Amino acid sequence: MPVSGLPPYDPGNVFARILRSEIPAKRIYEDEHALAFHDIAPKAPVHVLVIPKGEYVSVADFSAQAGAEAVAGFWRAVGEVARQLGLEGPGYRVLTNMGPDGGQEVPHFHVHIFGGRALGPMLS
Ligand code: IU
Repeated sequence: MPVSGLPPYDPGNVFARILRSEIPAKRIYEDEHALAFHDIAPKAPVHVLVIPKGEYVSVADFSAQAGAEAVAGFWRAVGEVARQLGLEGPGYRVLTNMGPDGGQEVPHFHVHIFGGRALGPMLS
């Protein structure tokens, strides 16, 4: 059960289906811990999503319930994806939405990587 108070993990959510290759995605990176693919509706010149392979509803659940190896592996993947996209020099933004007030739409923990232009203030 999620520690976050969100509904239980739904194995039919769209990112679970992408992980199982039931629906397509523009995949750019995969390892034992994580999968990265281009967001279907990009909000920056570079807009990529990174998801863990484990079943976690939100960042709260991932942080509380994933093992140390899975947490480290996931965040290493985030850094590696940004590096491979050429974002390390100019910089980029990593963001996760959690729950209704956070605007989370897909109930499988994911982080957004935004880049490719100067992004300006955080909540503009
Ligand atoms: P959020 O953090 O849960 O609000 O973000 C979900 C993102 O998933 C959002 O940016 C969508 O454009 C994106 N997305 C996607 O890439 N592919 C899909 O099939 C669906 C949503 I549904």
